[in-house]
Amino acid sequence: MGSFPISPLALFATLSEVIDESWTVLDESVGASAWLTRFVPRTIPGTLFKSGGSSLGWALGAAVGVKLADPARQVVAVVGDGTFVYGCPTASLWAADIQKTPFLTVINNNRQHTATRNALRIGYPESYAERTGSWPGILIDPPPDYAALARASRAHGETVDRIDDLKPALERAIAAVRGGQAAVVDVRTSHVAG
Ligand SMILES: Cc1ncc(C[n+]2csc(CCOP(=O)(O)OP(=O)(O)O)c2C)c(N)n1
Repeated sequence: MGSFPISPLALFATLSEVIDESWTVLDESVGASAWLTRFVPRTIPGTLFKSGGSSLGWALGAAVGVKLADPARQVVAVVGDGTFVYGCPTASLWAADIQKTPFLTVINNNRQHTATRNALRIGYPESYAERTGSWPGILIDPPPDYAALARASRAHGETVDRIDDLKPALERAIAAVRGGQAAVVDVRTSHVAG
């Protein structure tokens, strides 16, 4: 459990320890969604939302919207690394700052677009990418520094790559959110087989 990379199951189990049932979860975690539902169960109606459409990039803007509609709620957007980028984080985090709608973002950063990789593998099992192990635009490794991007947008930002560091980082991020600042915790997790 102490080693890199963190499993997404451990990520979600730890997240469930630091948020209570009153938190609203916005799930855009794509391939990890089933685990999120299992390990971060919601018991109160209206505290779990997913996008009804297939177009990625919903969660960060939706988090601003939930906070505008109900400022008393605590909101966490759980996203993949691809989803985070599709969510226009500079715009969303800037809006959170300007509109005073702080929310927590947790990135399940498996450093790849797993869904796209799986689709390519199924459709083209003998593809050049499969044969050579070169997955341009699909493997995002090493990734950009998303925590630095968050800080550039006046949000709290942290990168976590060891499970022992995860809970304290989430607690610091939640403290930032409670203090009025959006927060992003970029958690480096394992690739999921596919
Ligand atoms: C706007 C938009 N562009 C592209 C896609 C196609 N697409 C579906 S899943 C996905 C990758 C998501 O990657 P990530 O968020 O890292 O999650 P993972 O698949 O690794 O769980 C892409 C590019 C989409 N659904 N919407």
